Amino acid sequence: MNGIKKTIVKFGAVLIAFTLMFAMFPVSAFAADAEEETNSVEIYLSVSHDASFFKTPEDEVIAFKKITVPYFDLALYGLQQYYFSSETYGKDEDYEGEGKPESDIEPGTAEGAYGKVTMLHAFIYATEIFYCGIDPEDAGKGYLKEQELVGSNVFSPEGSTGSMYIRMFWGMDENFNYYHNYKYPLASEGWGSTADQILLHDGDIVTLGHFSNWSFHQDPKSVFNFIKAGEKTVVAEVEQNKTIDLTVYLAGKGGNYTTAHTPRTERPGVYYIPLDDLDDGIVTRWYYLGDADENGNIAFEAWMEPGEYLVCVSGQYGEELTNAIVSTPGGIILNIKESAISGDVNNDGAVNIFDLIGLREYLLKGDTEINGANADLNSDGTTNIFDLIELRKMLIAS
Ligand SMILES: [Ca+2]
Ligand SMILES: [Ca+2]
Repeated sequence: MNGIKKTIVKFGAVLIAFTLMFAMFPVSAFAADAEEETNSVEIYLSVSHDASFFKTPEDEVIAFKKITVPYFDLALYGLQQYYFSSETYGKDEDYEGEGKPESDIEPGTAEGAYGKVTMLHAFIYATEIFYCGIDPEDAGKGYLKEQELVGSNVFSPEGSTGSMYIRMFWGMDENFNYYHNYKYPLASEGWGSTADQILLHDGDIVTLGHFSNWSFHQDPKSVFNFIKAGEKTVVAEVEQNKTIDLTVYLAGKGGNYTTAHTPRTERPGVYYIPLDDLDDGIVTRWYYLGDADENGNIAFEAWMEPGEYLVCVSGQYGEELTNAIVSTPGGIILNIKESAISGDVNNDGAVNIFDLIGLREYLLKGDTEINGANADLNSDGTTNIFDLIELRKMLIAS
């Protein structure tokens, strides 16, 4: 370090900056990572029972659980009749069998379903890793079948392709709903789709809410609560000590099986917990943030330490079923970032020539630790030569 300092004193910061900058140009800062084709999908999963997030026998609280669901063959579970076939289908008008009507969908094939990760895969995988507590590496390989748990009260799918019915899930009966990205899943207008025919995509959220009261779905205030920050509904970011505006919403019934998103106007209490400390599914036992206002809004300055938090409301009582919980706990992940000091690449609280050197080293060799937010001087979400140019300008001007 002494050698570097002496050099700077000798030649002056501006000259050095200029030289370093041009030395940079032959180096490509835009090399994209080679993308690998992987048959897995990263999603978020919440499971609840009445007002609380579900806590498994393995003490996992299933609130915004980020999981990477791999593709696997449903034949490992004896569930070939639920191979993926199509996201779009309708009611079988000619169905004359007993019981519930079926869907007019051709059963899928092993080849056609290959590589496609559905919500059914997510339910099976989550059951194995969260409810049964097996290692994620061993999940998706037939464990539930081997343990004779398919068809038990742990997980029992019934019915036909596109009209799959889950009789029991994690010890709970069939009195539940599941939504995909806070929407009632539809195969076509007026006809709901089921988990076996719902394809998942990175960043999706799957929510499953079980209720004790069998009329929950008839209440106008059912069924899934969630929180929006701007347009974000799953993960929002805010700089520490900056104001964040949140709105509590209900995802519930529109007409003809559509979903309506309406702000909660009953001033529900809003609570938060560091994601790392999540050990209680009862939201009202978390830290109290405040009540949403009559429009469902709550704003606060993110004073908490940088990190990931859950900000949620508890499940709520119904409008007609005033003594029954008819909506799920729900909220958003709030990622609180360290407040940025633009240009303080080495994160020592000051902006000077050492930040320029640090940024140059980082761009050339990549082995220097930098504060990414501070180093993104032009605020375009990446750190590259243009940020070095900005930093140089900043130092000259100062
Ligand atoms: Ca610095
Ligand atoms: Ca940048």
